[in-house]
Amino acid sequence: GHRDAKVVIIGCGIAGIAAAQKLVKAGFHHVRILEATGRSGGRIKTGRIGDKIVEIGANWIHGPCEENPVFCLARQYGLLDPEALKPENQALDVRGHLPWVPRFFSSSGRELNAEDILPAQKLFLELINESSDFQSQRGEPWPSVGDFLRAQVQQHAAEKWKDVDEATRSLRLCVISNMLKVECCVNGTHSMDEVSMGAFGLYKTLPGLDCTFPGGYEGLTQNLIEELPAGLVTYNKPVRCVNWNSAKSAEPVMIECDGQKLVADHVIVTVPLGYLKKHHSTLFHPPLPLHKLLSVQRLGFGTNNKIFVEFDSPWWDADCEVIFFVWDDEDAVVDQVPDVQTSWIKKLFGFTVLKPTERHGHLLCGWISGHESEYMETLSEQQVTDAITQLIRRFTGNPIITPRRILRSQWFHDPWTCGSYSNLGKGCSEQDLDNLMEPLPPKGSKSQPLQVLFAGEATHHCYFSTVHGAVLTGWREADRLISHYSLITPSEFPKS
Ligand code: 6YU
Repeated sequence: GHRDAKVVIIGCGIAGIAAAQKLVKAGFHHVRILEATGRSGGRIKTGRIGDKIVEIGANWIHGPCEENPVFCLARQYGLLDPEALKPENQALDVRGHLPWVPRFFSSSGRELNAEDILPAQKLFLELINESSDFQSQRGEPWPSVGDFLRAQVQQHAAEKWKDVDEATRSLRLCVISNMLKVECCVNGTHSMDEVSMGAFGLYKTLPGLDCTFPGGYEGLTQNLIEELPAGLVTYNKPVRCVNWNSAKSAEPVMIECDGQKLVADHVIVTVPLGYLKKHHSTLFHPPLPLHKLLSVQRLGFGTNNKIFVEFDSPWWDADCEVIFFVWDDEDAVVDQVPDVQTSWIKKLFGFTVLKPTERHGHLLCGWISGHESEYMETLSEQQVTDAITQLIRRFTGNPIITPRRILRSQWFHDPWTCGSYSNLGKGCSEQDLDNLMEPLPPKGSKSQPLQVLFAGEATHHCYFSTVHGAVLTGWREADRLISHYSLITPSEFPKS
């Protein structure tokens, strides 16, 4: 029966682990995971700076509430702070925007007043919510979220801020440029000009105030792995080619690794969309059907990196949770720098403060997305440290601030990820997500069904780019196989 079906899962990130967990529980006996690297977790990756824990990849549980599988698993494994478990915490709905205590500094070296910033913040938040509520329609006037935001901001400034003095109006527009860069990080995109207006609203947030894992996000993947049968995961085993529709063998799929061939009845592919974009032509034989290939190309996969910066003592106030750096030459409402090599650092929107201090010390996390972030990855640690030091000294006007050390992520140059997470690029629609998750061979084909299945963050309808989205896609593809075997007659089962 289904116990004998050979299932190979490619990738030991959370989606692959979730798929394996569900299949094993349902009684599948021949499940294995092939992982390219020497570790499990993929983009869930906990690291250290000195003796402090930091997240190199996923940071928060976005929307911790009963419907969020990551929250439920983390609670079950006892991985959360008591604060995060409070019902009040789960009920708060902030639509994905965090109610943090901010500080603003300008490139002229002074701290800005919150009151001066407020109208810009309010306007931006309204417009972002409007973009999310925007229903896709034929012939929509805005090709991208960036185009929409820029046009609306400029109109608003001309009409509503016309009596405001020139310097204040200019400052507000510079603040909006800063907020655009924040939005680029959230969306994992180079520029909001690349994000589809019509599809922006497909992403759904869950209620609950985002929380972190005090002992590290990897506690989640570790706990799940420990529940799987020993030896189910094979590490350092990159898959080079998935040969599907092979009529020769009883098992229709043949998987090539370096110097090894494996056969299977079903393969669940969970490699990141970035990897798929780069390697699809060699990863699948025969190649992906055209409609699927076009969706792989159309969907966006961008870079968002973190730069952790540690200090001997804080230069920010005790209540401060996020620090924004506003460039006073950016009143053109921009989220891209004029020259990547000389001004990449302008893309860094600022820092989040790691709390509580007892746990993290004096640690900030800088955020930078896009091509500027990809360029940053190629610089030496010393070059990045120098750029960060100069930046902080300039914005605070304090010439002696010196970081103790830094640690950054380099997701674009990670050969098994090729970026950070997916977004809906210009011209994308829900159909592209459908195409991406559609199993091979496509519907209507006469060959054996469900040879190649697709899971992973980028294949979720409304929670793409998140850990809970990835979990749900792993479970979805496991369920697809489980219901397949519960529907077919015994004579159709693969023979052992
Ligand atoms: C979340 C968060 N978070 C920050 C940063 C990053 C991501 N995410 P995996 O890649 O994990 O696994 C694939 C495996 O396959 C891997 O192990 C490979 O080695 C392996 N592999 C590849 N090729 C192979 C081959 N050939 N053979 C064998 N194996 C191979 N998510 O919930 N909270 O705070 C963040 C963040 C810097 C990089 C994040 C966050 C995304 C998650 O990390 C990610 O989705 C999952 O871990 C992916 O799991 P997986 O199994 O699919 O792949 C309006 C609107 C807005 C839309 N977006 C808003 C949402 C905000 C997104 N937030 C992200 C923010 C941060 C800060």
